[in-house]
Amino acid sequence: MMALDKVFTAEGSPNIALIKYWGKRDERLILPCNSSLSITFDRKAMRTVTSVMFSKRLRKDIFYLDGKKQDLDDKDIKERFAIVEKMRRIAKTDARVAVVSQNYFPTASGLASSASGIATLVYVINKALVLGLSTKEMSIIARQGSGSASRSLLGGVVVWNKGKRHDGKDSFAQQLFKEDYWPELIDNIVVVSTGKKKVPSRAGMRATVNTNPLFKQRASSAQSRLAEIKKAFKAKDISKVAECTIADSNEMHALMLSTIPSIRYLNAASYAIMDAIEELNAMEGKTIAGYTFDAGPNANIITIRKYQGKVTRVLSQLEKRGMISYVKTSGLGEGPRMLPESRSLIKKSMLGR
Ligand code: 2P0
Repeated sequence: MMALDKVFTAEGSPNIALIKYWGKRDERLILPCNSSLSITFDRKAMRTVTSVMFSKRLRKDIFYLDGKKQDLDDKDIKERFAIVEKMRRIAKTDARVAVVSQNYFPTASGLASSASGIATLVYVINKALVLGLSTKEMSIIARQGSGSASRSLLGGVVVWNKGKRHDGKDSFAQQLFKEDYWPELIDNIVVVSTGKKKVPSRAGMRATVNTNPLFKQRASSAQSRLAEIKKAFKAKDISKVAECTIADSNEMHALMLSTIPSIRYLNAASYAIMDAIEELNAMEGKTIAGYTFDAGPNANIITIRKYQGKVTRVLSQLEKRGMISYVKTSGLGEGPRMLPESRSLIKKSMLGR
């Protein structure tokens, strides 16, 4: 039985794609043109905490994000919030919900806040409404809120299979390696800007698919690179992992650049980071670190523990030049988990009663 008027709280974390998702074959169901691969961040580095309470006493749904009440009539928020309605239908309830979500990292700065937020929301609602959904089923629902959210339901190294079906039932994320698979692996989350991004990913992807003739090549290129990086992870070969990561990030940003009108998320600091990492690899005579950028100027630099000192040195030089505001490190993290009731973020004043 679902518990009304009881608060459920969970935490989850974002993921960073090393093989990127950029372009949909179905916009309504959020089905991608190619499979993607990501690593889930450690909760110590970045996390989202989300509380939900379903109640018949609420007049309407309430949503607070990072302390601010959100307008559920806003088109973008409404589109994503539709997954709540979907889960309510599965539970056969019309109880309204209060959702309070807090990101412990900068929102809308290309740091995958929607992935973490939506994955955590689906996870906590599954518990609150006692739906008993499998991770696969939750991944399919989260995908329809935000493609990259499908991957944040799992920890470690994760692959979101694009699937072939028109109904999307075979398009969900699966764990490739558990979070304890490669303890030496380190991701440096390099924040150069906390400003809001210019073009939302959704609109950017649509423009790329619709206007860019180069996009035709993307699916086959991403699929073969995915096969290559999977092998590299299996062999724990950091050079190969880093080379695939760099190549895929650059391919995606080249596609963005050549979209009409051109989409450019990288800035001077991003290019300075690319230069510095490439210089480091050249000095070492092999690839010891790889960079990747999402829909924003912030970088993720992956390496392994024995090279971390060198990466840190390079990044602190950039910090001294004012190119970087801060760096956080993360290993492979776990998927979402429940928190005790005492961790509730819902305050009486938010419920408007
Ligand atoms: C990714 N990104 O694979 C890629 C790389 C950004 C660059 O997925 O339209 O918020 O909600 O499915 O998942 C960001 O886009 O887009 C994203 P929708 P989403 O992580």
